[in-house]
Amino acid sequence: MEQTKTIGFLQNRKNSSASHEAGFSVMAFLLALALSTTLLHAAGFEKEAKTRETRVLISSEKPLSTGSNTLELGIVDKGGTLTDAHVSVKVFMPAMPGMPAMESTSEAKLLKNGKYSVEVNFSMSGTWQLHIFIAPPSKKTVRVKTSVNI
Ligand SMILES: [Cu+2]
Repeated sequence: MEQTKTIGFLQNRKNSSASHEAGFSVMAFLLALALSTTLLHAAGFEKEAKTRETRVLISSEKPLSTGSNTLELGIVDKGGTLTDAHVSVKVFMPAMPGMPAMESTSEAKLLKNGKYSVEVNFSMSGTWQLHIFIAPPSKKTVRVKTSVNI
């Protein structure tokens, strides 16, 4: 009986050291992943916004900050990557105590890589709502909504 207990104890030790090693390699894996992600796209900001049929990958080289920001938009719908749409972005913040509502709309332009570029202005820190209006030729305009914290 006493011996069984001892063996049980040893087995427990073995198990716990095995899981410790597993924990280690998970850490190493996550570190490698973080590193390769940084090297591959060094984006300062990335967020995906979508409706049922349209997906927009929003990114920025620099982290978003108050003032003017350049966003890149990659837009995909059922038909694939959209490169012939009229795209505009409205950023707004509802009125807050002692502060009026803020809103501005910017037109996006198509880049050579098939993404769209748009300059938006966040005039203060806080949560900003983004409405991305996507109007493909002779199709209904789609609105994709998201928000960012500045
Ligand atoms: Cu405000």
